[in-house]
Amino acid sequence: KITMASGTDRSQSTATANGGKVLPSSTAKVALITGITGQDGSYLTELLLDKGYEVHGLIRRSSNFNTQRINHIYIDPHNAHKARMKLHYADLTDASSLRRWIDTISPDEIYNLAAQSHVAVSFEIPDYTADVVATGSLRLLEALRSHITTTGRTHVKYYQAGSSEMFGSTPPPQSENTPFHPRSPYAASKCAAHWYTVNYREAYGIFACNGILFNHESPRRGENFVTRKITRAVGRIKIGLQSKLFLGNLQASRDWGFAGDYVEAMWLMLQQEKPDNYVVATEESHTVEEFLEKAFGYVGLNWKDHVEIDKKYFRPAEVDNLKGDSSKARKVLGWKPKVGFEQLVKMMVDEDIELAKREKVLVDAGYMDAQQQP
Ligand code: NDP
Ligand code: GDR
Repeated sequence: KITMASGTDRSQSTATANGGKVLPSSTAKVALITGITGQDGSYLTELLLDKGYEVHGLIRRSSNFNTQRINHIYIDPHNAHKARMKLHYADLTDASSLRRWIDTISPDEIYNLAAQSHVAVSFEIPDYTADVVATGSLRLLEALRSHITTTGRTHVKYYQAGSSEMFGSTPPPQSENTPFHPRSPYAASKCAAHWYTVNYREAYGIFACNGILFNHESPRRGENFVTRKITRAVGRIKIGLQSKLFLGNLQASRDWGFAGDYVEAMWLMLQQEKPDNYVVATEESHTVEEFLEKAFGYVGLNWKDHVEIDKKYFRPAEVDNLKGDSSKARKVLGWKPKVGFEQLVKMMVDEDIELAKREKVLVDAGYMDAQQQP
């Protein structure tokens, strides 16, 4: 039983409200999202709510609230009975919680977005990364298989958040037919999750799709991924809160798209007649240095005046060059990206300038240290 500590607790005690069942409010489709508090989880939730879904998200316990990215769509169930987004405590390392919530919620679609998703950090905590990313996906698939066996709900669909990191050192362009050569514990774990998903599709006939998504960014991107680290610094440097930015390898090339576009591809995969694997990419690649040039240049700054290289940001093994071939997704799903590289950089810088302005107010009023990044 999940108990509600206060009105600000984002989990819901819906499991207890109906004799252990969460009853869908209507005939709306029901989606279950792991990783709902992450960048993609927040955009996917908005997309599904717009389409009339009831959305259930699994959140993990944290000593600080971790729901900042979805607070704007959260409705406190004490005040509104019509809340269509519901949050529940679970963890990909806890098989029983996954099985219980699938049985309780009876979702039509499951999106597995949860992960320790930082490549560099996966070298520091490889065991945990594998537990969440690889075995966590297996736990979720097994919970689903078990749910289908006992309930006969064979129509439930599953999405696995695969990554271009799985291609690793295999040269571009990378498509669904390109061999994987992972270069980090994170990437190797994503390869395992990819093959678990294929296996559950082939062995048990589960409608399970692998999205192989290339890098996608947004103003909601975690602050220690390189794009957001750069745009946060641009905002703070422009407003006078910071002067230096420390980075690692500037020559790596990435195929960067907008997260809002990419969650649409996830949904489209689950609306097809047959489950399959799809590469999702812009088909354009840029180096970190090009991103720096665009982002600093946009606000009239020269990145060379501010960037310093710090060896600690180099990885034990690097992925040099990613550029996707997403022709299958474009043809079969009718998907294509709406936001291009330049527009993405500007969107992120614009938002981070506004954020830095708000920080400046707090600094000037003495509520925050200029060096302190919240
Ligand atoms: P984020 O890092 O922003 O979000 C990850 C989510 O997973 C968060 O909600 C996090 O919770 C949750 N999570 C982490 N560990 C656990 C756990 N043990 N149990 C339950 N939940 C957990 O990632 P993105 O939104 O950027 O990416 C979504 C998915 O897509 C990830 O699987 C990522 O690996 C994959 N991917 C991402 C790409 C990208 O460019 N963004 C490209 C290709 C694949 P909390 O908020 O509490 O930390
Ligand atoms: P990536 O994203 O590893 O591609 O994984 P990240 O933004 O972390 O790195 C991209 C490239 O930039 C280089 N780099 C730095 N990276 C970080 N984080 N910090 C730095 O200071 C820095 N300096 C240079 C990196 O070496 C790398 O080459 C992301 C994640 O979202 C994964 O979960 C996802 O699967 C892949 O994208 C596709």
